Amino acid sequence: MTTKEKRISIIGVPMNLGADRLGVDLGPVAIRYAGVKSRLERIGYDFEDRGDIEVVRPEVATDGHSNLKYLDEIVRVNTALCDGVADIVNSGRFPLVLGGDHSIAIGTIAGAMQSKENLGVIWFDAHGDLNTAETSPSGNIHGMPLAVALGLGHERLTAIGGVGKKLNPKNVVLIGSRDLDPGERQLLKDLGATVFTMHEVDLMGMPKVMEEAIRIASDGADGVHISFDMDAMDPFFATGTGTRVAGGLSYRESHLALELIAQAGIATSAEFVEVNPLIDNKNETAETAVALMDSLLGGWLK
Ligand code: HAR
Ligand code: MN
Ligand code: MN
Ligand code: MN
Repeated sequence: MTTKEKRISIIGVPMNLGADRLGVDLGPVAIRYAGVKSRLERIGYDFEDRGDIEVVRPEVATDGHSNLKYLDEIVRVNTALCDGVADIVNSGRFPLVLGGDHSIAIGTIAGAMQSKENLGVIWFDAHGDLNTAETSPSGNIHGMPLAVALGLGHERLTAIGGVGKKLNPKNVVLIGSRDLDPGERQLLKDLGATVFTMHEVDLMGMPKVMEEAIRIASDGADGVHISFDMDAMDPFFATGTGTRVAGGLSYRESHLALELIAQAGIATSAEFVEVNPLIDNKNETAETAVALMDSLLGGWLK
């Protein structure tokens, strides 16, 4: 099931424990309010909303692990999300996950991998999300999901979806990076994953970046997951996100990237994360996320 076939299911994950910040838990409701259902129906999708995964509030969640804040609850939610995503794929539908902080990529990718031999990933983000408890400057698990998907990090996180179900770094591509921690830079070198930082986006232009990204992510893969952190965009275009970094993707660069993925027909699952309506301007960032979903799902292809 790729975006060329038109049946889609959304699942919301009102998670903020990975960011240790209120407001990003309201991302799924903000995206629904921004009209995801009508937008995707308008471009011809058979749309199903599977509701939200329940997440315990931080005020009552347990948090007993040094430099892995809220580990217990994040493991529980991502295990449920993994099952939810795998179930959507098994029913022949395209899973679209609404965040929530980026720690939910642990469950989304684990779920998407259940039916794949070799899943590629294109990761749009200002950050690397490649920390482990040992390298994280914050202890926030939303800075760790790509490492976990590659099999690195706390064993309770890497066990989600099965220890053998891990990404091959040769099919992992990061785009928009501009705030990488020292441990993340080292890891990227050691792993050999492909990174198009903002420097490469500026130099090469988005068409060339995407030509290479699509080739690398899908080479020998039987599916490609698209993980879009709204902070990949320049804060001018995405105000409502918790860890803004200047100098990001423009509105048109972001759309073009997703349009080229749609044209290539490679995407088999997707998530849009880190929408925080509490620090936004009239829900504009959720509206932008919905417009980006339309591009990824081929609304412009006629
Ligand atoms: N790299 C920093 C950390 O690990 C910041 C992570 C920031 N947050 C995100 N992830 N939104 O993409 O804490
Ligand atoms: Mn515990
Ligand atoms: Mn992220
Ligand atoms: Mn980020």
